[in-house]
Amino acid sequence: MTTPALLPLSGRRIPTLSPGASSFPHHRATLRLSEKFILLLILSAFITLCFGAFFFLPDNSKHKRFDFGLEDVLIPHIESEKEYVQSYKYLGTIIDDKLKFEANCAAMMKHAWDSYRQYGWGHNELKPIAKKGHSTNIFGNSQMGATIVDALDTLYIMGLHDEFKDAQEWIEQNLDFSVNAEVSVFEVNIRFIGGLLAAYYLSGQEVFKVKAVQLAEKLLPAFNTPTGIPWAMVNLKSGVGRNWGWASAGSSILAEFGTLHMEFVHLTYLTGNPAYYQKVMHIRKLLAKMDRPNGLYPNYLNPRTGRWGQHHTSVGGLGDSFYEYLLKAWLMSDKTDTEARKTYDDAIEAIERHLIRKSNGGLTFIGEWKNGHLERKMGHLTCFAGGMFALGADGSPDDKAGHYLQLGAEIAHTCHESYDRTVLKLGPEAFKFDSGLEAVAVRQNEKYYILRPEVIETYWYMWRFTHDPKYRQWGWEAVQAIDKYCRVSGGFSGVKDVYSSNPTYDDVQQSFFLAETLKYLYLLFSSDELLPLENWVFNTEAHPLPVLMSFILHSGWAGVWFCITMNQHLK
Ligand code: DMJ
Repeated sequence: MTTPALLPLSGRRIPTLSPGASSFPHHRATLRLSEKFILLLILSAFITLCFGAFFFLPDNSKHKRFDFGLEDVLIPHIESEKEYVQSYKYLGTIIDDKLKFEANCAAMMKHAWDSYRQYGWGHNELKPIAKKGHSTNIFGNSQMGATIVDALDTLYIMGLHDEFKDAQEWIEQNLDFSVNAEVSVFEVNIRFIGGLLAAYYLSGQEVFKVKAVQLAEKLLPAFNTPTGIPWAMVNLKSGVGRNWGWASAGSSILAEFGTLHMEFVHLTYLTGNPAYYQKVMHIRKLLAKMDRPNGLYPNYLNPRTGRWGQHHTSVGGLGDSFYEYLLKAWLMSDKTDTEARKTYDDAIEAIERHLIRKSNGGLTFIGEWKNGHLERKMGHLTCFAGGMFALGADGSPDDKAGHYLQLGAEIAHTCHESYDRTVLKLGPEAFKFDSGLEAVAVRQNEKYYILRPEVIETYWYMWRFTHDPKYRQWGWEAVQAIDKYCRVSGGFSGVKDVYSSNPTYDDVQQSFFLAETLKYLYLLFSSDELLPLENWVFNTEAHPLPVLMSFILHSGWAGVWFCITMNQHLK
């Protein structure tokens, strides 16, 4: 098998910095004073660079990803035998079964993928009961193969080579963004741009980068608003943008315009075009200037007036990944973007003060803040925050690392309870902590499970930071429940009521099931060496992107050129 270069430099716009023949005519044996000066300048720049690299380059052993090829990524790296024995003994299984867990997740992925391949190929998603293609309004009326793009890196990581090649071929031949479709800027960014960039970084295949950049160009008109806060939706053909009618009088949504940073910074890095970086930094600057009621960020912001909409704050839907991307901007910059870290710390401090409570039964939950009132309800989406707190523990102010790791563990526990208190052992969409109720859904329309990843995401982060075997146990419970209740002959389907022993299906196989849920499960049972968190930061759709500052340093002139470009355009 060939080992693809992870980061081929061909195609990058790297300026030619070495003097060419024309600068040094052959008919003269000696150099002019000015030429000597230029030569000296280049030489001293080179020495400075080498000197800087010597001191600032991180420990090479941490950056295995730049050396490993396909095979290294794909062979499951087993942790120390002792740890392995411990965590799997906890599951009550024998050591001979040690590849069973990874294999099980990969087999689920294969069933999901094969079903989509057979019945929904090229459509955005799959209806596994009706056995046909499916789409929702976030993709407009397009047929852009969302599942193919979202699943790329999971296929790659799990070693499903043929499927990956098949997906790449479809993308090369069919993925076209010149379509008259009004799509969600946020969803297209996290699923398509994030998915394509991760596939590019993992496989080194240029096509993924090219497509990501083509798509990003199509999203840029969404930023043409009086404030620069992008519209929620944009027509890929006409470039006309607008907002959802239901969003606080035509507001833009915090979790949408606040979840572009990671992908856009990578786009600037890869293309040298500062526009992407400028767009997201403009959003950050604008938010920094605004007053925040009780230190909290409301979910809605009007892109015409620059004023907040309703004073609702959430760590679940409408708010969630805004906070996640502040932390990840810092991590992705190799912890140099301290402005992002400070903004994250301040936001979390206010959230802890106003939104996080303990129930009578001792369960820590994160409620929703609505005009000064705390609604004691937590969404499945909010459960990702356990992982976020754990990920942000290291580097937290006042040496509160232990506190945040503990908070992450408490949220993981609460979310596990929300699964455990159901008949199907799958979590409801939202659950209450009110009138004697603890971690259970009350309203019929909150009892569904649509193959969401957030709880498993938190188990995985908690496992990585603590190696407490209970997280693998909980993950294994989820694997079994999904396989038992959501698996159908045509793929995997969401269920409408997790409290019913005879649930009906919603007949949708969400693309994030392949991008996130199955990936996090697989990683939960793999070694920490597979996509180490010091080197990779996962976007909100679980697409891994490399840490950038160390990455820049490893990229020689491309990195230097990036820094120069940044400085010229941003300072
Ligand atoms: C995913 O598309 C992303 O995780 C997003 O941030 C919100 N949640 C869905 C899956 O539940």
